[in-house]
Amino acid sequence: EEMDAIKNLFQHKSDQRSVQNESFGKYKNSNVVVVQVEAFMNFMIGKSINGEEITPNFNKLMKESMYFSNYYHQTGQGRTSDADFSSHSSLHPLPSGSVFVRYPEHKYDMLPTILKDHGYSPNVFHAYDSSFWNRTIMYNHMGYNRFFSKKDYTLDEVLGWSLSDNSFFKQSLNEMKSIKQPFYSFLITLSSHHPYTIPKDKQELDVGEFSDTIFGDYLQSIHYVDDALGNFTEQMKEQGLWDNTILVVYGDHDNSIKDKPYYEQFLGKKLNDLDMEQIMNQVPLLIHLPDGSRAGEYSEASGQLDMTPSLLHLLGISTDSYHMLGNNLFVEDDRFVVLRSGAFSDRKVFYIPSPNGIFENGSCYDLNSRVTTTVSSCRVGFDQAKFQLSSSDQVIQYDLLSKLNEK
Ligand code: GP9
Repeated sequence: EEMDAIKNLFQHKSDQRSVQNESFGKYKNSNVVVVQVEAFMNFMIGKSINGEEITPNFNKLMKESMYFSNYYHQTGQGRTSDADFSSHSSLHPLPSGSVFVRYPEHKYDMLPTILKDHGYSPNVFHAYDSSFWNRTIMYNHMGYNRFFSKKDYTLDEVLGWSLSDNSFFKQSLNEMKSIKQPFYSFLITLSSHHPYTIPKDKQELDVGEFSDTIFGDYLQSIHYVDDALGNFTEQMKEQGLWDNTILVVYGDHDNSIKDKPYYEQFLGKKLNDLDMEQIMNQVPLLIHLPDGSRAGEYSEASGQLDMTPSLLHLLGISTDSYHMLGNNLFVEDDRFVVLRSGAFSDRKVFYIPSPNGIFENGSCYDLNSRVTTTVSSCRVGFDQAKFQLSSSDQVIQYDLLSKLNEK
């Protein structure tokens, strides 16, 4: 019975996604480059400090891209590895630990494997120790042809934990020259990792009142990554990749800086619990299509589980036979986005769970008025979110996808 209920959930999600509209297959056989940016949050996108934009290159790119302004990271304790897992499998990460470490060899329907089955060359690039987050084993299982890790890069400019993002992007693109097209390239940046201290000569932003604070250092490091991103897109153009590649850029998770006064000072307004919850859980998602079409802001709720089904839609690969819980961002629908904490959002409400998990002790916010409404307005969503999370957990823990396939 439990297996049937889980099967029905996957079927329901698949039915919701499978509208074959004019964008289905529109970019068939395009290269796909996905950049997962370390601690890249949404609250500072488009914002300036002392008259200077924090992310000028991202802002410029936004003008010719689809920008999802209510995109949630859905990570748990597995942080960067969870963002990677959810974005590629369209399943939730676990309530404790990292799937990469705990269950790397179980069966999942993963984007790199699916694309490989459709003639793509999938490769992953991250200039850090290959064993971190158990990546060597997990990436092998995800179907990548090769994992370019720290040992494959020349450490010509070290910044923070490892190679600078500028050099990382440059060397990764050089490697891509010899990869057979169409390719899927997944790049994970690192320079904006906690505690966000970058060398004085790389600090180009005047963070004013935030000088000598971790929040100021964070803005500074994001400004640096943005510069690297700008150089990366220029190099993509020089290498002739711009017009035949879908470029996706998203943030992996929050910056672990939870002190509300920083955000109130930066944004110049008082923030309530809903504001803070959204600030800490939203990361930007940008999709640049090869012809630059569909540019604009998309404010419907969405999240990391939605990336794989949406990319497959653009490439004309149906998700009907895959087990995925995410939405299709290219289908108009009332999207339901569940966070690992049990928080969820749709078009109308945002539910913040209480630490004891009791439904009535949580807060249900009306997204129009942005104040709490009667908690019963969130009852249906709460039950759905709980079932979705526990189904995903069971699939991962008991390797249910191999069993569902056998059946
Ligand atoms: C290191 C990088 C950091 O390889 O992925 O991961 P995080 O500490 O942010 O989870």
